[in-house]
Amino acid sequence: MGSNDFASLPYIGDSVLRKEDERFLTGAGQYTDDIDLSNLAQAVFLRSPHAHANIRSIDTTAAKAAPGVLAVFTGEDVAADKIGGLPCGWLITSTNGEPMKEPAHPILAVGKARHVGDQVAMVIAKTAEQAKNAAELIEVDYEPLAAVADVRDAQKEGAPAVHDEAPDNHCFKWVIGDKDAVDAAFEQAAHVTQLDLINNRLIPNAMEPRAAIGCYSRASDEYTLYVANQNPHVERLLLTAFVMGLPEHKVRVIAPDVGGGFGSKIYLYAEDVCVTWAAKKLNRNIKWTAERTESFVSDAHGRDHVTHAELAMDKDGKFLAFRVHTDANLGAYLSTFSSAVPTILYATLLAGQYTTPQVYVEVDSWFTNTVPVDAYRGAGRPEATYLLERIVTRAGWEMGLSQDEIRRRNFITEFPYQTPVALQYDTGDYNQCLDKAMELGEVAGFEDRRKATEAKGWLRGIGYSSYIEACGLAPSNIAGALGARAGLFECGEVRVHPTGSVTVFTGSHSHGQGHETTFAQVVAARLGIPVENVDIVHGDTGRVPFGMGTYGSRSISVGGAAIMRAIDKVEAKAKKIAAHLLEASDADIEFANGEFSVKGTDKKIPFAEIALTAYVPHNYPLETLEPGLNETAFYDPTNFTFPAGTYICEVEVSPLTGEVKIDRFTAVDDFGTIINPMIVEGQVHGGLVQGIGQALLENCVYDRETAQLLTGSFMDYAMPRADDFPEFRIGHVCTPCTTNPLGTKGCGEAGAIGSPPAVINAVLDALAPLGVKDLDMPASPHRVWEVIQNARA
Ligand code: MCN
Repeated sequence: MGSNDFASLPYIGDSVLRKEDERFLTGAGQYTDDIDLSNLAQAVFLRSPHAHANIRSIDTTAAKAAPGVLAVFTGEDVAADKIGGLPCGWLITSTNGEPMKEPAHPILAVGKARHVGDQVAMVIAKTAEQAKNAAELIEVDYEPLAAVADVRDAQKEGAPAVHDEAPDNHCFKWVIGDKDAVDAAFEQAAHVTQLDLINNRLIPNAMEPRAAIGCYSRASDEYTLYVANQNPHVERLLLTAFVMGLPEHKVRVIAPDVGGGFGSKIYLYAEDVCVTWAAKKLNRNIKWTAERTESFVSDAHGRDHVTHAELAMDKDGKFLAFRVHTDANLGAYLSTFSSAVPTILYATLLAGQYTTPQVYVEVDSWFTNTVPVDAYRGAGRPEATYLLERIVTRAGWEMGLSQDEIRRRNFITEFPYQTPVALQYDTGDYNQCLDKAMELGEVAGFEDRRKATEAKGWLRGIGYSSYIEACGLAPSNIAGALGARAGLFECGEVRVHPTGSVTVFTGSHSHGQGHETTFAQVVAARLGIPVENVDIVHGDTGRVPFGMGTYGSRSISVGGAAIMRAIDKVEAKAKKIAAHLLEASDADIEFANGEFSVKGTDKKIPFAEIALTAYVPHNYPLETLEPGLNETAFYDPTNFTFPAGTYICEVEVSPLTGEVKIDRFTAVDDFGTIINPMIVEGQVHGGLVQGIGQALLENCVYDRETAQLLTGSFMDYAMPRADDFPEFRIGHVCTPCTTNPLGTKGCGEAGAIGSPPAVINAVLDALAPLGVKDLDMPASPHRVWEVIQNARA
């Protein structure tokens, strides 16, 4: 079935209400912390208050004697049991010939603490209160060391070394593009636009903090780990093969309802290993639930790039070449996927929507005494878009071209399109997205609105961002060619029950995206059965055959495609059963609207009857067909999907206080075929809020001297709230993806990717009359006021 045929099926494009919402809205959700187990003990982690310190000794005597305490463990206890460190650098290798530095990441610190929040000891007690009180009795003799937090400081001569294995703090270099060709193009340029910028570090704040419960059964010698996680099978693989040295079948990982992840829950964290290991040691179920302030110093952070870029153009503003150098802050340890973020997911996107013939990107990554940095909604692609759309906008200003004109002159218009940085875009219509965004955003009336704003003593600006992202992670062939150590397929099992209802087991994981509804729509559409007759199971290695989980807006395009492939197998077998029952040949059987019919006749049989026949084989060709109707398929995409769009933001800025108000925000996206418009709109809203949050409010700040986290709570880390936003104007363009059977492109990260440059470009546009030329995120009132004062001075 082609993607166009698929798009015309019932349920596809319908805003079916979310099946999962009744349980969420009535408090019936089962999050990890809700799991009610007997024989339960609570774990609490003692964390380093120092950014960098030798641990001379740890005295746990008083803590062990405290009321309710069952055990206190340190790094030495863990090492004595041969529990390894966390896996690092799973996804990329250096491209300069030198191996990537992969220093150990112990699950409890041994000898040294390398960031504020590094876990130093685990206390297990009957209650969390008792464990907390006991943790305060642990005496750690620290020898504080000089520390480094900023990626620019980490590379200075004589900077404190975070790891002995990387004395200059350098972890890896990654390069893509043809340097000589780029240099030659710059020689020919009529104009070069330059930009230095910082992509600010963010702290993910999922509504549900991380949590884990380790369980062990002496009867079966099996472990169960309940964990707030986005990819249980990968968690199990890393836990067993890389850390604990256990056979995989001895561990079951269950990620039940998960209250948001945004990338921060795709890794195996130290706490997950600790509670699993301790469960066997104490023969108890061991629970840990993070407190909010603890999450600030223990969940992987996002972004944190410092970049210099240059864009070469001819006299008409046509892009000739783009040259980029980025320093990426990795934090204190190499987190599992962190090496893929500033490389495969960043550098390869720097052609954007443009025909720039040559692009050359160099990325250097560095260790610092900060929380490890890894994927956070968009992961690499927001950083690429922010850079590209800031410099394209500046180029337009410098060339005297309007923001839409500089883009139109350079848009790719023919597909498929091979970029100079590895990716091949299959479909898109960038002009249509731009036109539609300008229309929806009523750009024609902007100058009138600007005058009205100026009349009240404020300034108004408009900013554009035309983003593209690579979603549907990750085709094994392409990922492998780019240096990744593993590609990322997906698995789906379609179990048709005798009554014709269906349970689907998917390796994707839903932690807010509504898969129980949209995946059910896909199955119901494809099999011609009511959506109520389809249940989706995910998040349990004991029930789902295998899975690579959810990130990189991959679920519908890769997980959904695996399910489609399993349904193809179901259909093929069902046709054989139908052919037998209808006394026709297999080739003459057609399947549509939930019925099998014989071509050119009125002989037909409904899907449910086939299902019953498969399980109650009284009239069944048992010699040629097995009973049952249950198929599994694995799907490895041949390409990424390439959602793209244009966002336009209008802001009002107070020249007196630096306050920025978003007056209107228009987002036009191309997600290919849309399964559920309501859910997609929700995804766009959520992404926009995160992206605009980065642009205006959110900022993770470390003290540059001491590497202490200065924004360690919601008192100092500003999360966006509903009243920070206007009603969003949302529009869609549809060019179906050609490399998956649904025609879908991912939508889960677009808002966070496209919005930050639109906001900052708008603020800069507003401030242009005051002579302000540059501004880093977040555009907080203080920072905007400061750039205004600097420009005036
Ligand atoms: N969808 C659709 N039509 C399309 C594309 C998607 O109807 N053309 C639907 C899908 O079926 C799914 C939802 O939209 O129900 C998102 O799909 P997709 O784009 O495939 O993204 P994933 O399901 O893989 O979700 C991951 C993505 C990422 S990477 C982050 S980060 C993120 C996000 O989704 N984290 C989220 N959205 C989130 N939403 C919530 N509530 N919580 C998070 O942690």
